[in-house]
Amino acid sequence: MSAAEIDGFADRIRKHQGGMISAWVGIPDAMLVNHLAQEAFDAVVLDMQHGMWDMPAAANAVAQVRLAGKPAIARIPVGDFASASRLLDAGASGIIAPMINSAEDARALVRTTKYPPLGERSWGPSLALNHTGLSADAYLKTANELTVAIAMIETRAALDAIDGILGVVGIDGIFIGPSDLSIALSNGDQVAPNAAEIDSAMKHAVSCCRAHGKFACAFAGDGERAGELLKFGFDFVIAGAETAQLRSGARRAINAARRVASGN
Ligand code: 3PY
Ligand code: MG
Repeated sequence: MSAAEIDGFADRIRKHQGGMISAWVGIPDAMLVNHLAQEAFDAVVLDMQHGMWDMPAAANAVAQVRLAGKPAIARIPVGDFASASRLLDAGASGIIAPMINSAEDARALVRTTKYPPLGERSWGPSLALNHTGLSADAYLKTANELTVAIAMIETRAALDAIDGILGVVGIDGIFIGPSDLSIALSNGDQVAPNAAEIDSAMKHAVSCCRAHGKFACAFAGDGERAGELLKFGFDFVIAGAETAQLRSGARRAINAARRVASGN
C-alpha cells in the first residue's frame, strides 16, 4: 500500500467500509510487529496502556507497520493525552484513549489530537511528514481528517454519557473495552467480556454511533468473538491480543506433534 492508501484508513473507517480486523500488540518489540503486520490484518494497534511500550519503541513499531503497508494505531495510558500527540507525530493513524467517561474527558482527547480549530495539538510531526510524504502545509490542513481520535467506553459513567461523548466534535469513534465494562457493570464481581449484558451494551453502543454518524470499535478475545462483534455492526474489531495468539499457536503445534508421534 502507498502512503496515501495507508492514510486513507481514516476515511475508510469513517465511511464504514467493511468490518476491519486489527492486530493488538503489547510486547514492546518492533520486530514482532513486523511479523504480525504481514498477516491480513487491516491495522495494528500498539497497546501502551497495558502493554510495555515506551515512546521510542512505539515510534519504531509505527514505522514497521507502515512499512508493511498498514495503518498503526496506539492506545495510550489512561489520561496520558500528551503521548497522544507524540504518537501522531510519529505517524500513528489513530489514538485510542481508555476510560473516557464524560464529554469533558472526550474534549481533553480532542484538544491534543486535533489541530485548530478543533483542538490545540502542538506542531512537530517530523516523522509523520516523512511517512505521509506531505508538505508541512498539506499535513496541517489534512491531519485532522487523516487521523482518528477514538474514545474508550468501558465504565457505567461512560455508557451513561455515550451520547455526550459521541457529540463532541473531533471524536471520530468509540472503542468498547468489554473486560473493564463487565467489571464495572458487575460492581467488581467478575471479568466477563462475553456476557449477555455486555452484548446488549455493545449493540446499544453501535446504534448510538450510527445515530451520531460515527464509527464503533471493540476488543474481542479471539477470532470467533471478533466475528460475532462484526455481526453486531462494529466497524473495527480486535481478534485477540498477540500474547494469546502466540500461546495458542504454540499449544497447537505441541499438541499436533504429540498427536502425530503417538500415532493418534
Ligand atoms: C477492556 O476490555 O477493558 C479493554 O480495555 C480491551 O483491552
Ligand atoms: Mg479496558
